[in-house]
Parts: sequence; C-alpha cells; structure tokens
Amino acid sequence: MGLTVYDLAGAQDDCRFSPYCWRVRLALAHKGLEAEFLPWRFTEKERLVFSGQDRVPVLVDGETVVSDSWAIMTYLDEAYPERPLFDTAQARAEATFLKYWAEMVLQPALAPLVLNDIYRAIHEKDRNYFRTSREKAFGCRLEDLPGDATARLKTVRQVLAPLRRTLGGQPFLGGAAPSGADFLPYGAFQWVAVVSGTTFLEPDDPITAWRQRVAGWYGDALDVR
Ligand SMILES: N[C@@H](CCC(=O)N[C@@H](CS)C(=O)NCC(=O)O)C(=O)O
Repeated sequence: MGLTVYDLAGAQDDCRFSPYCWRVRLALAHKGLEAEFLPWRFTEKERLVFSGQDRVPVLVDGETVVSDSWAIMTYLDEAYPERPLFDTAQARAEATFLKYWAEMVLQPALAPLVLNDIYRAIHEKDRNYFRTSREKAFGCRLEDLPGDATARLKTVRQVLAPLRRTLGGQPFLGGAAPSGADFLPYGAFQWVAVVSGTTFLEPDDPITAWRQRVAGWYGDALDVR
C-alpha cells in the first residue's frame, strides 16, 4: 500500500506552501519514497479527524497514521532506515535545535513578509478562518503586519546571519550532502517562495546557492504533482 500525505494547498491544487509539509516532501524525496500528496485546505478539519488532531502534514502508511512533521521524519527513519535523514541519534538530537530555530525564530521573522500573500493565495472558503486565526495570533490586522519594510528586512537579515555564515563554509547543513537538518529551515523558504514575490535574499547570498543545491539534489522528486 502506498504512502499518503495530507498537504496544505492554496486555491490552486498545485500551490503547496506549508513549511511543515515541505519538510515531509523533502524527507520522502531523500529516501526515494513515492507518496500521494492530497491537497487539503485549512477549513477541511473533518478530513483529519481520523488523525486525532487538526493540522497537516499527516502521513498515512497502511494502518499507521503520523501527524507532525518532526514525528513523521522520525517515523520515516524508523520504518525506512535506508538513506537516513539523520545518520545517528546524535545528529538527530543536534538538529532539534534547528527545528526550533526554524519554528520560533526564522518563521516568525518571515511571517510578516508572507501572510498577506498567503491570504491572497488560499481558497476563498479558507479566508475568514485564516484572517481571524492569524489576526488573533499576531494581535493586529493582516494588512498591518508588514509594518516598516526596512526594519522588517533588517530583522530578517540578522536572523539569517548564522545560517548564511554556516552555508558560506559548507554546502549543506548536513555537511557534504543534504540531511534532515537541511529540510527544517528549507521548508520556511519554500513557504515564502511558493506564494510570494518578496525577495529578501541577494542572488549572491550563500543561502540562495544552498536553496539551489538542495533543489538540484532532489530534482523532479520535489515537483508538486
Ligand atoms: N508542529 C506541526 C505544525 C503543523 C502546522 O501548524 N501546520 C499548519 C499548516 S503550515 C496547519 O495545519 N494549520 C492549520 C490551521 O492553522 O488551522 C508540524 O511540525 O507538523
């Protein structure tokens, strides 16, 4: 039986912008595993009831249901040990910092740049829910989120500095080849790239080169089908 992933989609089925779902897409590509990525919209909560929670990604592998991108990555390494996302328990433990950095520092810094673009990209039926939930979370109207663009960009540059410095000295966060460590922040960059024309990386930025290297490494396996 094949693998299935419930994957956040915008109005168009091929608009897949969730940073967490991108981690799973990359993890599956890394292992050379095929999966069907079912488009799912924010308000289709009833379709996830079987998973016991209401967020994507959700992976279904036969009788096994796993939600949460990190739990899915862990599951994939246990169930499909070939081509590990993390070579050792130590590598995985160290990458936990990157997971939380991506979620608690990088994504919040990028959110003001991207949330209005997401609002425009999502299905009409999701818009009220998205606006209400995000305005409650951020404590302001979506339109007021970007604030002062120059200050915002300065924050993003500062946040990215350690990643930029690291990737200036090695091709991947995993070292000579990509590993699960790369996928944790990479998802956040896909979040912006898929829905937004906002550019915050210079063409000669080592992070730009790294993004191209990761995409090139997996090639067609990352195509949204
Ligand atoms: N900790 C979860 C977070 C998953 C998550 O927040 N997913 C978002 C999509 S990016 C979602 O499903 N949101 C539904 C909602 O906001 O109602 C993971 O790593 O997978």
